Amino acid sequence: MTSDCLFCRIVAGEIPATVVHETDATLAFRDIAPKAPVHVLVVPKAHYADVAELAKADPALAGQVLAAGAAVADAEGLTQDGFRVIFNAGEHGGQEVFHVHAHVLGGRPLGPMVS
Ligand code: D5M
Repeated sequence: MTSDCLFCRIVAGEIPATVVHETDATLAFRDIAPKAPVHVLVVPKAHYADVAELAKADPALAGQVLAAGAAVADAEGLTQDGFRVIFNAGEHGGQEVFHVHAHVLGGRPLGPMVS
């Protein structure tokens, strides 16, 4: 828990979020500014700044984040038509919150990857 981290505070229950999926190690909640009909963020409960740091420190936990994302996609009815999972990392990746999170997006055609 990092007290000045927004997503650590959501994990701790200090800031409200619409939680859609939870495991011992992960939490999934709806993005506050959705870019698609379904836009859910999946975080590890433990604090890692970005996907590179997570994958290096705890690859098994990185896999659990991906598995949770797939479970969310299934629960949200996205698996038949398809969906997208994105990790933004660092300044050029457009990352704004430095607690690693997977974006699970779907519910409409998403088109080619954005630039
Ligand atoms: O994405 C950070 C994402 O976090 C962005 O899509 C908005 C979302 N966000 C910011 N604050 C909240 C709260 N309080 N609840 C839910 N979602 C939130 P990034 O990949 O870092 O650019």
